[in-house]
Amino acid sequence: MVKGAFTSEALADLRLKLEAKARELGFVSVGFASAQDDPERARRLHEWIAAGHHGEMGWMEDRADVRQGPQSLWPEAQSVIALGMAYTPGHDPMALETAPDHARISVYAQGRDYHDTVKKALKALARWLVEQAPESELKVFVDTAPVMEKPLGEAAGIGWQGKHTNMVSREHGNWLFLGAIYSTLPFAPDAPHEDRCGSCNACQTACPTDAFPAPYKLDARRCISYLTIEHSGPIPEEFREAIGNRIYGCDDCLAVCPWNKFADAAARNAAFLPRGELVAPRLADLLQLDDAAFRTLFSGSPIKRIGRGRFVRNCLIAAGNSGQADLRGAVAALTQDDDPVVADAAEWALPRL
Ligand code: B12
Ligand code: SF4
Ligand code: SF4
Repeated sequence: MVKGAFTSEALADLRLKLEAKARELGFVSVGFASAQDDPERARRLHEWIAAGHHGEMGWMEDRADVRQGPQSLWPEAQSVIALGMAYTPGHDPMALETAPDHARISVYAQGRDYHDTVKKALKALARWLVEQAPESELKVFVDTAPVMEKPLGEAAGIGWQGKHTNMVSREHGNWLFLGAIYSTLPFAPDAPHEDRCGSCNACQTACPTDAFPAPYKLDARRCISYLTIEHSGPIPEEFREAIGNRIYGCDDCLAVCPWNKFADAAARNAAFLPRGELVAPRLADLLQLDDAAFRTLFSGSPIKRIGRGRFVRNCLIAAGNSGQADLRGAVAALTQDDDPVVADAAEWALPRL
């Protein structure tokens, strides 16, 4: 802990200035929590992993002992600064539900890669904080580090973890990317946000693959987001029809949340404005992508992370569900693809067209 350098009044003043700076850098939500580990949060993480709900995400299991709480990762941390950046859509995320010749890309992936945008803003905020308190230390995180961003956001009062397990904010619904800064400065914590789900169950019934074994619990192995992004081999047959035309991620449980009615697309960071060609891409075009064309189309997009093979695999599942006979030629060609996962998906899709 940084002792003596700051009086409580000076820390309170710094907190206010930090909030203002974070907003200037594009964050719409800012909150503070203690960095002490919470045993209940840790217990739930280990329970989730023990149940196998993380599927193939071995990195969740490998670093669970440090993911479980801030001080398990970094014992010197005193505070967590939880931050949210809005990506609120200006259009209905479910609009392409009944357009089988088109592919649905989840809202979060239609603009620039949030890892880059949020990380850049976090680093700028971190530099500013170190200038204000040179004797303090900090670490910044977005998504990929062993940090439980949602429960920390709830502890810091920026929203609550809804029954779909995502963070919901009263002002921005569930359309927030999260980031966190761990600091050695002992900032006063905010009060945790109370759960505002009440008797609502909309996200639980909206899920096409029945991925919630219970409210607040997700079995990632059944989630279309996991199946289309994280899962590397052939997609298990039992989920292929339910995937419909979702080729990258899924928004169904998010889109139905009633708290989104307070979210305003004007709060969205400009980096997350959808790229025109990713709002309603045609399956016929996507099935033609070779490696070079894939890289060019998805430069700067989070989609580039999954590589051409997994992406075309997803498009083939959507093609098989489309009933569009004019896709037969493209699908038949892909049965000969060098990537066996692509060829397997093409073999599945072809007789359905
Ligand atoms: C692994 C991961 C996934 C996995 C697993 C998702 C999951 N729910 O865990 C998969 C690939 C499926 C996934 C999908 C998505 N993800 Co993701 N993902 C992550 C990641 C890297 C880790 C999440 C994690 O720790 N999971 C482990 C489980 C155990 O944690 P948990 O969900 O928080 O579990 C808690 C609850 O279950 C709770 N709990 C358990 N029982 C009970 C009972 C009660 C009563 C209560 C109150 C709570 C409770 O306690 C557990 C631990 O405290 C985070 C980034 C990060 N580092 O945090 C992004 C993150 C969660 N993902 C994000 C997004 C945007 C998505 C998608 C919306 C993308 C999309 N459109 O396709 C979907 C949403 C799917 C869904 N319904 O969750 C955002 C969410 C932002 C937000 N507002 O919440 C994050 C925070 C990334 C970011 N930096 O912005 N993701
Ligand atoms: S993202 Fe889609 S598949 Fe995953 S839990 Fe939500 S509704 Fe179900
Ligand atoms: S849809 Fe309803 S139950 Fe699900 S997170 Fe939103 S308010 Fe909670």
